[in-house]
Amino acid sequence: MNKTALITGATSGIGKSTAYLLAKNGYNIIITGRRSDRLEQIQEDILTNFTVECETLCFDVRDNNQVISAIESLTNKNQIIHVLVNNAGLASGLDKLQNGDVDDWNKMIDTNVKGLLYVSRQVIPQMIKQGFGHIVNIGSIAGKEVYTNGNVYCGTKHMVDALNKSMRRELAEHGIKVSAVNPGAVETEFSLVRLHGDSQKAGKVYDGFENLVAEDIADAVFYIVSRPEHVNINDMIIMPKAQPSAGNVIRNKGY
Ligand code: NDP
Ligand code: 8X3
Repeated sequence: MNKTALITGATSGIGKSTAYLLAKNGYNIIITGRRSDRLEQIQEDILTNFTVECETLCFDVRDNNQVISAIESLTNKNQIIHVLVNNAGLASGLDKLQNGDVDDWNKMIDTNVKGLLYVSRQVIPQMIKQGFGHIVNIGSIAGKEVYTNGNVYCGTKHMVDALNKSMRRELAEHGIKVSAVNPGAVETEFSLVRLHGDSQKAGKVYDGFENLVAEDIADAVFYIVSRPEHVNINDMIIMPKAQPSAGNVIRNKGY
């Protein structure tokens, strides 16, 4: 029987690549996000290219009622979730705290922290009932260190780091594994979203060095979920060679 993976934020970037890689490796996939057109297109592509099932759930992780209905639609069908990838997230704005936009802060806190909590709150009881499951939280180097102008985004990812550790402690006795992947700079739609759609500025973020790509992180997620059952990878930090620490990129060296 194929295992099933639910990936939040699979319409783009890391979530999308993870969906494709897990499908390629025989997982049935449940992809989520707010952009239904993208979900449908990815679903069609996965169903065409891989012999797995692929379901879509279109919802906003910030809205707990939407999260409850979406996950209930699965439990009502006795859908078992083997793997939950808590990936949906974003940065919004890149300002010093004193210049910060409160709407940006709320967006990040509501998505990266509350959204992850809402989805986990609905999926975990089902995993406990099953007696197995694996949660992979996508954190960030911004959850391990901080950088100038990262303030609230870094705060939300530090919270993801804390939740990752809490979940692991609380869920081990139920046979559930909990892991995190914490990437440095990955070129996705992340910077476009952070810089409010300014594609010129967003492109410059990745100038002069070889950034990570979404496939690098998907590869790590697959590595984590494909270990033998008795092995858990607690935590991974993955950086570009040219980014030795958060907010510190070495440019124009040819790597
Ligand atoms: P993208 O912007 O490419 O993808 C973000 C995904 O999250 C999209 O599928 C988006 O779907 C989804 N999403 C955002 N907000 C919501 C919401 N309110 N409800 C549901 N889904 C939502 O960025 P990445 O792939 O780079 O980001 C994925 C994760 O990786 C994030 O948690 C990010 O913080 C983390 N990360 C990224 C790094 C990077 O450098 N790129 C580095 C470290 C961590 P839709 O818009 O359709 O809802
Ligand atoms: C994003 C990582 O280094 O681009 O989570 O800020 S970084």
